[in-house]
Amino acid sequence: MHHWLNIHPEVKTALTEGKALVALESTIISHGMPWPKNVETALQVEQEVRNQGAIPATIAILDGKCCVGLTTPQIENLGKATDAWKVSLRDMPYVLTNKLIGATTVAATMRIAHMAGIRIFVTGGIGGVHRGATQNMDISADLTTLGNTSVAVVSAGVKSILDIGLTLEYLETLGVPVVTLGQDEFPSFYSSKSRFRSPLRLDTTQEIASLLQTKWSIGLEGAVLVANPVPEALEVKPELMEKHIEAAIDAANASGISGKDLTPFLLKYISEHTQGESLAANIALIRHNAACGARLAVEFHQLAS
Ligand code: PSU
Ligand code: MN
Repeated sequence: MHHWLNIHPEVKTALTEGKALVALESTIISHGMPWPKNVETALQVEQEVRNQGAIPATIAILDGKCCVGLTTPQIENLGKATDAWKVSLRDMPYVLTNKLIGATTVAATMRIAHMAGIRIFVTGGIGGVHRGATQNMDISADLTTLGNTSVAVVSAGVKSILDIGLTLEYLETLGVPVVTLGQDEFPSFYSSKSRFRSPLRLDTTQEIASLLQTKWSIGLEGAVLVANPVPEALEVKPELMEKHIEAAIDAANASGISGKDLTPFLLKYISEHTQGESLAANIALIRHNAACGARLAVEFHQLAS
């Protein structure tokens, strides 16, 4: 398996010296935000991780290898590339074999992080069960991967472009603990509210670190989904978002967008139609998640060592 990994020297040293590490995805860079904000944000997120005393490892597939830890020029190339693949699990063998440029989704990033021995991963929002899934069967491979890959995922909850209720049901079926930090309600990315009660609540990252250790030490495979609610000052009004989400879904249906193109289409549409308000919140949120995930990594690490 290690034949397929290309681990950045700093990450390799951190792994051998037993330092806390945080994995970061790259689809958010290539398909989640426009250039140059995408590159700026990816670098700021890495800095947030360092500020808390952990080492960042942004993950992508380049030159036929699963790269764990990217250089700044590699992040810049990924942010500018117009031919980067959005790589979920099913795309990994093709993109590796053909040495294509691959930006990894939550699912693919989790698998690569796990191959490298990294247990904490930070993102903005995960994929889930799409609205209308009872008809279109559009359920992200992020969910099945959460069910079988032992990496903790820190996000700001689930964006309401998805069916949040069905996503929580699916995570229950897969046996994934869903823990919200510091409140009873599950957050929905731009909003700290979703009208769904969080299955679990813990008030400190230290308690979450203990939960991770317990889950994995009793032999339960799979993720823990940590929901880190957006701070009030950064919230975008749900009424405003809902209007744009419905318009985005209508536009996707009208132009026949489906499958892997759907999530990037919806994210782009919403960002463009909120005059960048959602993009600014998106950036602040991911940075907030990075700080939270890095603290969790440091605490999990102390428990494990
Ligand atoms: N949801 C977001 N922001 C994102 C994504 C999802 O709020 O950037 C990206 C992530 O990379 C996630 C992927 O893993 O989209 C899910 O795509 P799909 O729904 O096609 O599985
Ligand atoms: Mn899908």
